[in-house]
Amino acid sequence: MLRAGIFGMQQDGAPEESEGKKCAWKGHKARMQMRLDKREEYVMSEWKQLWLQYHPVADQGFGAYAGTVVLDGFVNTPVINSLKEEAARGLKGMLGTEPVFADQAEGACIRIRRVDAVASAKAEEELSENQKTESYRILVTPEEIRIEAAGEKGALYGTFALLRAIGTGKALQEAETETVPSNPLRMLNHWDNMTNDIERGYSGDSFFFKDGTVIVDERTKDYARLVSSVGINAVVINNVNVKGDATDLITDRYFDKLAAMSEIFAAYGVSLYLSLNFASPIEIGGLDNCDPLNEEVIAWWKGKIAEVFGRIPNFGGFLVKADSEGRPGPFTYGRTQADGANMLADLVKPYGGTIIWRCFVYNCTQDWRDYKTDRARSGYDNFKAMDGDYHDNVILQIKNGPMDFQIREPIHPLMGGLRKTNQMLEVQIAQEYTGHQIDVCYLMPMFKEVLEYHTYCTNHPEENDRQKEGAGDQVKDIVSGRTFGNQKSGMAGMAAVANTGNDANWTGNDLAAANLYGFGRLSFDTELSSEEIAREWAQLTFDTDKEAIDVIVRILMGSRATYEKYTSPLGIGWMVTPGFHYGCSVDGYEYSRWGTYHRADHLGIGVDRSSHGTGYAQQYYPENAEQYEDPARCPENLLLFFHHIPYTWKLSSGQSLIQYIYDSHFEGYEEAEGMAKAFEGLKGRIPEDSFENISGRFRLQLDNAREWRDQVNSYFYRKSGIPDEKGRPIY
Ligand code: GCW
Repeated sequence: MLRAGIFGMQQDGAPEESEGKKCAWKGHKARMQMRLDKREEYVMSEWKQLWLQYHPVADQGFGAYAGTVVLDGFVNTPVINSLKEEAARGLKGMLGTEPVFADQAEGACIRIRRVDAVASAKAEEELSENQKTESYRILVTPEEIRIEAAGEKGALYGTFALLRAIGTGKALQEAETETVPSNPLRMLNHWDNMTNDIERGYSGDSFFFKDGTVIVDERTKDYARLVSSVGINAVVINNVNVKGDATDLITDRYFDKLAAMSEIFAAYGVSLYLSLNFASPIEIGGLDNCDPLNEEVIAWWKGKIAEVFGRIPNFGGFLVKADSEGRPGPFTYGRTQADGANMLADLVKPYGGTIIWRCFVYNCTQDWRDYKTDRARSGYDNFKAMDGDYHDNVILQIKNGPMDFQIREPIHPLMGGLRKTNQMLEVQIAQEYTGHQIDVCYLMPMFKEVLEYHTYCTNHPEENDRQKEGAGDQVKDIVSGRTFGNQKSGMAGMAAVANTGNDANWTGNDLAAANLYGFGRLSFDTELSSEEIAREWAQLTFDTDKEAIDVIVRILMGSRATYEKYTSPLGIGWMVTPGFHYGCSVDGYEYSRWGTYHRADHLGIGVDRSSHGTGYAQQYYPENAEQYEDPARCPENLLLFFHHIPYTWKLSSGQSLIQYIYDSHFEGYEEAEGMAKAFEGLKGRIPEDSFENISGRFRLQLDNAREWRDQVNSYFYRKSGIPDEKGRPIY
């Protein structure tokens, strides 16, 4: 019996399967069964410490200071205790020293010192309270390594930063830094169900829930350590599709366990949030409606929210998926999204709570014959008009693209399109469409593209919008709250759909932990490069030589481009096995209700989203819209997202479109082979269990890449009748 979690079907479930699909599916199941067997071994063993294993390193001079840790201005709170425990663990593991904690030191020491502020007074004017107390400075003098912070979380993050510097072999002076978190909120969204499985989870079952109970154990603490070590400060533990027992998470049935979990999180600076079922008044309140403007409903929520904040310490608020993919919401009662969000926001406000409201609202019952309706338009169409109508403790959470976490999408036009509403970014490190943590796909290069994208919003001020003087127009400026002034209130940041599960290695493929590590580090410091994050992660994870680290970094850095080559082309996603989203099915979604079409015919492929087509391109500010509007100026890697292009179209490389399809799929497979071969060279240079885990997945990835190459190439050869110039095997 295969575990539902692995074959978790999207709400739509796979459409009736043809014979061909059935045999592809059977083959796939066999491969996945092998993986499941592998997993049993994993789940039985102790879980790994990942980048916190603190393996021994050559001392670059830190040892001389590590004998004594002085707490100067900090008292023994839960967070400071976590700091002390982590410092002791790290210094012992890496340098073999067992630090004494004291109020003063004779000789050299590590001094954790409370200061009034780390950032300049001017910078502090724009920072949230959180960011001020989460900032840290590290100074190195002959007498001491000084970690300075204005708050205990800054001291904790500074300690993790010092341990990272030691673990990555930095020289003493290189440990010096002054770091202010780029984002107020740095959040993980876990789509964990209380039925043990994880929606879009590829790393085992939930470690938060088991058979309808909440798990609080040693792994809860190691989870808090791991996420805190990379600066995550908020976590939603349950699936946004709130169903079954999960609706009860806001009832007395779970408060004690959630309070215990929240305290463990708080000791690492992490706030607990819950995904909320908008229909709770009906499902557990005994009311016959959940209309956000109905007095009875409001009264019920008022009482319920008082209970939740009263019973769960350090509780941050709620994440809400409403009116989306069959979930209940305000639209049911003719109300607006703002009516729903604001009702809840007003009720959590007295407790300092936040409502994070997702913009993933679209028509998921589309007629594939309809060339005008466009799923990509829906976020903007549903939320732009209400800009400024949301209360100040509501944050709209917006996916990086208008569709759904594909390997490449344009940036969501609500980013910067909203000018008077708190907004934050949602990305996915769960590899739902990017390889299920079987195929390696390091996503920080994609997230850097998203964060650095120019929206040109600052060129187009509107009536009483909240644009700050001299603000930046890039996504990183917007989601941090710097552009539209919501940074100070802390109502801004980044969230990632998590890729974890109860596998011993937490992320299915050992290499996928680079995405968990990377999201934390990048959301804390959006100026970090993908490569330095990858290298840091590899050095802390693998106790091995520099060449081996270089191989791992090269594999990670090339993996997104490789995966895109064999699963796209040029902004076309969705050619995945329906519902499951792993493995190739070029027409799987082409006649479905999900609005995810490629519109390939015998002459060309792509969706016309210009003003002559669905008009989606016009949702951007003119500087971007006019590029997307014109196939000759459209960024080529999104050409087929915005236009229906003939196979004979000449790309800037000189290749025809059809030749590019063939070349990119042959290259994609060859690059995947190259990664797997390069990795084989690491045998004996990284721990055996890790080597086995990763090379086993490379074998599956090569199967997958080969299927994609041959199915996509054969599909488009049969459609277009145009042969491959290089005469390679196409079927
Ligand atoms: O990515 C899609 C997934 C659904 C998910 C939904 C969402 C949690 O296929 O599994 O539901 O989007 O983001 O809400």
